Amino acid sequence: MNERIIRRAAQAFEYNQPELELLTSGLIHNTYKVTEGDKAIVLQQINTAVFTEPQKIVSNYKILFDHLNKKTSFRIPEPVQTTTGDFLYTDDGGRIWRATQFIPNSYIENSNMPPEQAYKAAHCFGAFSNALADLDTQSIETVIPGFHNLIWRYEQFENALPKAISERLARAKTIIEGLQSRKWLVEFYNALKTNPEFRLRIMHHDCKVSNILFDVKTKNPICPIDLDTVMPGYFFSDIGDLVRSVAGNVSETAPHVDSLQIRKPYYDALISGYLAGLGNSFTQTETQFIHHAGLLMIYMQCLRFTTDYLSGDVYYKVAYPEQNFHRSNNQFHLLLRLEAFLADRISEHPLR
Ligand code: GN1
Ligand code: MG
Repeated sequence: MNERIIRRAAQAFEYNQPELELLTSGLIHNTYKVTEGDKAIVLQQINTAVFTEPQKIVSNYKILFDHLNKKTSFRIPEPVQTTTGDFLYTDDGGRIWRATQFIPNSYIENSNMPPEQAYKAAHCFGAFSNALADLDTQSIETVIPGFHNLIWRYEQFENALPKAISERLARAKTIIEGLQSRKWLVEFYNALKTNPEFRLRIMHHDCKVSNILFDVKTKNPICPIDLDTVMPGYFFSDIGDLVRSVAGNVSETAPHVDSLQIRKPYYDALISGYLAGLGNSFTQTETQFIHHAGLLMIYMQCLRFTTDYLSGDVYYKVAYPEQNFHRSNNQFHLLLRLEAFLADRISEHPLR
């Protein structure tokens, strides 16, 4: 993006002569670190094709910020106001921006961290779910309707097939058939939605390990970040995304998957860390089905990447033409490996 546009947005948050740094890890927003003297913020241009009601992002954030600061040891980054006292800034081109304080001496782990760090990350997200267990699900607005609704994600995938770019349809054939033959996961989701043992809860909905800030000195988590998708959902979303982003030995961005495998010490650390962080907040049934979480989330992510590939890359940012195919293929192989890894733990279950 044009630097002048970013500088104008920074100015709206009272950073007049800042240094700018592009932060590249997210697939949705444009994110910058903005520094001036000894103060810094994270400035984001909100992707309004994905978040069509940005006002909901900032009003939810305020509720979460107040709730977490009052009741827990989490110190999530404080939202920053514009010079006119708003939490959103709209520029001349209609782009919408918001900012939060940059937390100093923090860093982000990658999937090559040791298993002890995976345990801490999962514990942090578990404690986050626990901290939100007493927040009324009605108090947080649904920012993206149907976000982790697997029935809807499957429908989007099916609807993309007849309209797909034909070379892409051919290239993704194995993946498409693999997704179709695993429709039991959609049925599992459908069944859990109507079973009172699975509660509607406020979940983070983007628990990639890169969405936790760690402390440079102690190597302990400071807080989860990227709270835009915190909204009502079900038990599988957060631990499922952790499994998705940590249990494999290569990251979701890796185009080559021949050596992909599930790392047992990491998988076990994630499950035990998450359950420890949760305390008693899951029902017995939710805990019993914990190993389904990774399968559901990887399957859903594979549906989403495949749908976007077939539709011509309309949702996820791509750096090169076949990137969504590589993402989809990566998730598909991760799913195959996790199925094999879990074969003896999930072969029989009443919801299937
Ligand atoms: C997107 O926030 P970001 O860009 O890291 C996506 C998630 C996906 C993820 C895959 C709003 O996350 O649902 O799991 O990419 N967020 C949205 O890496 O669609
Ligand atoms: Mg996100």
